[in-house]
Amino acid sequence: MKTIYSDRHHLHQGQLEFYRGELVPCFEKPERADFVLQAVQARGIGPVIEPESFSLAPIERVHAPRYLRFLERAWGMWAALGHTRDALPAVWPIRGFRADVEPDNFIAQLGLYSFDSGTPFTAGTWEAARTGADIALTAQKLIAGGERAAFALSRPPGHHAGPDFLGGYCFINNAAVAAQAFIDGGAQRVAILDVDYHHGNGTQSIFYERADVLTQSIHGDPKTEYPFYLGHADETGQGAGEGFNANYPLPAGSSNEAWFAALEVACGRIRAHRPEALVISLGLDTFAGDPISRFKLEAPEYQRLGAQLARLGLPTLFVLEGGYAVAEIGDNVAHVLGSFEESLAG
Ligand code: 6XA
Ligand code: ZN
Repeated sequence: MKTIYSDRHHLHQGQLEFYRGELVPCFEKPERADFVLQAVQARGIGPVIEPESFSLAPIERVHAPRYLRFLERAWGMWAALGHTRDALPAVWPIRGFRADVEPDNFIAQLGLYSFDSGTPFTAGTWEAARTGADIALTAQKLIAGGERAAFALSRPPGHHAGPDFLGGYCFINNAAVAAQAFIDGGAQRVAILDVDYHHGNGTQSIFYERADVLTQSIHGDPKTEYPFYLGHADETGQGAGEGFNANYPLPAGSSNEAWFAALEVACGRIRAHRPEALVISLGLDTFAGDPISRFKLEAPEYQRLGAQLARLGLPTLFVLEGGYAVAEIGDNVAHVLGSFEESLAG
């Protein structure tokens, strides 16, 4: 399969984030994608190509225009105030406050469009995130054109970004943009499966009232794991979308057997949905050595995951999400994609 990649992800390089109440160096760093690129090339997964450029229109299909306009202008506003270091949100309109009126104050605007203080906004964030969406859209176009699979190798990640909010290191929801592009290209049904350690709250929110895009997420139980306030098993969709969202929260420290049991159920639901394309939010923070997560997957499990996804027999778009064991993230991606490809060939 082709990997779509641009070195413009280096433009997004946060310095510090709040992590569980403490200011620490960012976990989500450029080296992550560099290691993944190296591993994909070393493993011979397939050609690496540059993304095409798309307009904002396909991104506006899943994100509010006023939110995108804010992201586009944010660094300019912050810099005009004399700042040179990253902006971190510090105040939020929670229950009872008004979110319909956009304040003039920059930090108030940033808080309006975010849900945590762990997601620094930097000078190059917009351009990097925008390129990430181009990468996802290029992968989608390849698959719509008949390719069996493609890998969107982008950062920052996307699955926490909702219709009009950023958070969890995410700004534009690349998986959602790609899924929507399949629909807009004529697909009746699409499935998204999120295998990142963290619940894909943004993806869930974007499609929560829709029956055409099945969203599923296997993740650490939000009672103890980020993003804490969403991702429970009783969130099954709403209105027309009732029955088209499924969450598989597992306690931190869960066994690999428990994880694969959830995957089996999720795969059954994908088959039942009969999608024309599958989007995988591929987070590698399920790895036993991940510094901020507590599942136990390792090389054999990533190979098993790749093989199991191949058996679904669907056009499949992989998009990179989390994973912070930087030295191992490349090999872990290569295990999934390599075994996916071998299973197709076998
Ligand atoms: C708290 C941890 C954010 C986790 C981001 C992630 N700032 N999401 O990996 O998938
Ligand atoms: Zn994650």
